[in-house]
Amino acid sequence: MRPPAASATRRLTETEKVQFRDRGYIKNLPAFEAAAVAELQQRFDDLWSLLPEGTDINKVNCWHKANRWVYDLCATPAILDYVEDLIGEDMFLWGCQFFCKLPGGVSTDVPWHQDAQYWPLAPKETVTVWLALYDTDDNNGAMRVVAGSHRTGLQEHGLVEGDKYVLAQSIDESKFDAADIVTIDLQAGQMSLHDDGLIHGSGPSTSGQRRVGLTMRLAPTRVQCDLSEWPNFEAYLMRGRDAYDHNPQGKVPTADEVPTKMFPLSSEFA
Ligand SMILES: O=C(O)CCC(=O)C(=O)O
Repeated sequence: MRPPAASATRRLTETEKVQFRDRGYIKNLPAFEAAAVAELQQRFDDLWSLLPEGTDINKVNCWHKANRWVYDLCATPAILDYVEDLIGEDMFLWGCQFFCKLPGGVSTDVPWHQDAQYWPLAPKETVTVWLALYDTDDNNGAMRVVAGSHRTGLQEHGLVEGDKYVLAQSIDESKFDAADIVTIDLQAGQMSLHDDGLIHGSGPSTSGQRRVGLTMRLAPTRVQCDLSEWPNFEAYLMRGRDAYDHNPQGKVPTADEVPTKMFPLSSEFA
């Protein structure tokens, strides 16, 4: 089975590119229309049901290594067009994870953090796609970002403990101005893009409405991973060419399996 085709064929406007450079994010980019969204939602339910009993879907990643349908979704040309407009065509995919607020789910809160602070990647140029499978706003724990915070350098992160947190690290709110917080409200089928230095996080869904986003991490081929920190890191060239060849290449999945832990290797799957 192939993922649905995207509806959008447009590229980023100059205003959007400037906004990404200055504020570190772009939201409300069209990607999939209603019929396609229904298919994405159905497929999400199917994938979720394949996880072993008791697995928190927020705490497994690299779906693109395990599941051909997810891999193909990440390769959607309309999504890659937007990313190419920011980082150029020589790009690879290295991460893919659902961030969900589900009734009865365990982890709900994503503490304020900067991705680049704990990703052993250099240079720090990964762009994250956050594709909304359901409408998201303040009532169901939409992602929130601190606009412009990617330009203020990496902040000190403290450790947080508890099952309700998706991540174990957090930036104290005193480190930024609350007036700069922007909610990444999205309609199902829309996506946002954010810089890996941007402070972001999210709270629980207070309405009980499902919130599901699929993130895709894409980086220019010059980005290299420190394998002593992330030995299972693998790159999947999505466009252009890789003149650097300094990261291990992942194997494209041939079946529809599911990851059951963080950072599996592609060789663990068919
Ligand atoms: O979905 C969320 O609330 C947070 C997502 C996130 O932390 C990320 O994309 O890096």
